[in-house]
This record gives sequence, C-alpha cells and structure tokens, in this order.
Amino acid sequence: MNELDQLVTAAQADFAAATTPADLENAKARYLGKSGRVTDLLKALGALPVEAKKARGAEINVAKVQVEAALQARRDALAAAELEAQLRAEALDVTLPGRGRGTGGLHPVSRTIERIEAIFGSMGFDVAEGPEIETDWMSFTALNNPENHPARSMQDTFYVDLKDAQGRWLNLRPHTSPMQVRYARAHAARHAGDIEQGKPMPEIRVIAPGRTYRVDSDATHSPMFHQCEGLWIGRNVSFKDLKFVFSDFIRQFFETDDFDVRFRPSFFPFTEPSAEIDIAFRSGPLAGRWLEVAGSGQVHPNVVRNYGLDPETHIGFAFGMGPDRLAMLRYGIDDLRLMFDGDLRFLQQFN
Ligand code: 2NL
Repeated sequence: MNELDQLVTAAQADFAAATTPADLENAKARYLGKSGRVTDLLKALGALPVEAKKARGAEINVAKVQVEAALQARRDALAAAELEAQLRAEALDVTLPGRGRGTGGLHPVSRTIERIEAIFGSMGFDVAEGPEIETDWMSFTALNNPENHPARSMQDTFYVDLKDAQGRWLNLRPHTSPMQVRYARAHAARHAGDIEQGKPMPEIRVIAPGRTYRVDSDATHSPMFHQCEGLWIGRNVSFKDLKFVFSDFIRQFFETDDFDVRFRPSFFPFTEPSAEIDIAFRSGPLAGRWLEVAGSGQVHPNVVRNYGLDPETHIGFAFGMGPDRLAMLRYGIDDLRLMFDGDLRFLQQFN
C-alpha cells in the first residue's frame, strides 16, 4: 500500500473512531486543517519541478477527495444516529389507553342546595345570592335585633376589621336574612309607583341560600355553615301557606309522603309569632323521632317596614333552615365535621 493509500485508510479509521461531532472535527483538523497531513503534502509540492508537481498534485488530490468523502459519510452517520436517539427518546406509544380526565363532583351540600333551589323554584321562588360581609344594619338592625341582643356579641358573631358608613364594624353574616332584606328592598323600590297608586305589588317569593358564620365549633356546629332562608310576602300570605309550602318542600326533598309536620311555638326577633318546624318520618331509619328542620314565623312589622313596605298591607312569612343538616339527614351522615374536612374518600361517595 503506498503512502497516500495509507493516509486515506488512517483517516477513515480516525473518522470511524469519532463518536461525537466534536471528535470528528478534531480528526478532520489532523488531515485537512492548516497543518493537517493532506495540507502538509500539498505544501511540499512547491519544492518539486513542474512535471513532477502535476503528477504528484493529481495523486494527492485523489487522496484528498477520498478523505473528504469519508469525513462527509461519518458526519451523515453521526447526524443520523443523533436523530435516531432523539426519536427513540421522544417516542410516543399512540396505542396506550388515555389517562382520562379527572372529573370533579359536587359537594353534598352543593347538591342539597341545588335540590332546594329546584324545589322552591318549581313553587315560584326566586333565588337571591349576595355578600357574605355585611353591614351592621343589614345583619341586625333591619331584622329587629335590639342593640343588646346576644347575637351582636363578639362571642357570637365574627367581625371584620373595617367599619361601615355608620361607623359600625362589618360582620360575616350570621344568617342569610340580609340577602332577603336586600332583595325585598330592591323589589319594593322597583314597585314603589304601583304601591303609591294603591295597586298591589307583585308578591315577594325568594329563597336565599349560602354561607353563614358563627363563633361556634364542635361536633354539631361549624364556624362556617350554610343556611337557606325563604321569604314570601304578599297581601294575605298566612301560616297555612307556610305549612303547605314547607310540607310540600319536605315531601319533594325526602321523596316521601310518610311524615308528620308540627309547628312548635318559638321566638325570633324578626318574626312574630314564631315557630320551630319539626318533622317525623313514619317509616325508614329515622322513623318516630321528631327532627327540628327549620325556624319560621310571620315577618315582624318592623322588618316589613325596613323592606320599605307598609306592614298593614304587606304580610307574609319567613323561614330558615340548614342545608348542612338536611344533607346529613338525607345521606345519613352523623358528624358535621366530615362535611368540611375536604376528605376525598368521603366526598367521592356522593358522585
Ligand atoms: C333558624 C331560624 C329563621 C327567619 C329565619 C327571616 C328573614 C327575614 C325576615 C324574617 Cl328577611 N325572618 N328569617 C325567620 C325565622 C326563622 O331561621 O333557626 N334557622 C336555622
């Protein structure tokens, strides 16, 4: 093998040994670089006579073309290997089954509130939702709560470190009644023209579900709980209407006719007279026990006045119940705290 063939063979071996593009460029420099072996041979041509220079130059050129071809072939091979590795690393198995989407679900209390809204909605009740941070007037004064009523104490109500326009601390609403007051006042204002002309105002029929707050925490009380109040104000809405509406609600909510309802005299500042509503199922797991499910009463004249209406002509009832408790009765849950712990093992049972 002559010297040029050896050079080409050596270059081919060097290029083959290069496993990265950087190695390959170093190997290239040893042959084709400024002081590479091929370049040195070409430089040496200058010392030869013209005829010899031609012949030797042609030979060297053949070798140079072979070295360049080997270099290009190795470059292509390395690029192909790199692409191959990348494709392998990024391979997708399109035949794998999908991971699916984690679908969320409704909390049992949300389900219960939706159920309450649907039932009262079918009886013509609107749904009112609004602020959880309230003024003192909305939470207490409008509802006929005296200045020294215990509900206004720091031990009973959460206050916010901000004052309203009257200079009183804002509170986290202890009931959803403020929303009914807001709704009734807006309704009265919208129909003030009718009322002035002695025309009857369309009835107020609304429920107000939502979060409410009390300073209270044990197995049966949570500092945040839910309430759903109802309000029906018309010309002549009476306790018998309340008894019918509420009984029909219970019938639809628990999907049974097999229960008794009783009204027990009670007291609330915002209603007079007032009553607790108890129910007792005649069959099923809760049969025979009186269960207190709501407070109620005829709306106090002072409260009707605070709606902006005349209590002589605008009469009706209100009631308040706890969706948390209703959800527990409906689903057979025995500890209120489960409802607000956020444990998925508990929550997933309802979806
Ligand atoms: C209870 C008691 C009750 C009301 C809530 C009410 C609202 C307005 C006017 C008059 Cl705007 N009353 N709400 C009335 C009676 C009872 O709730 O023990 N709830 C769980």
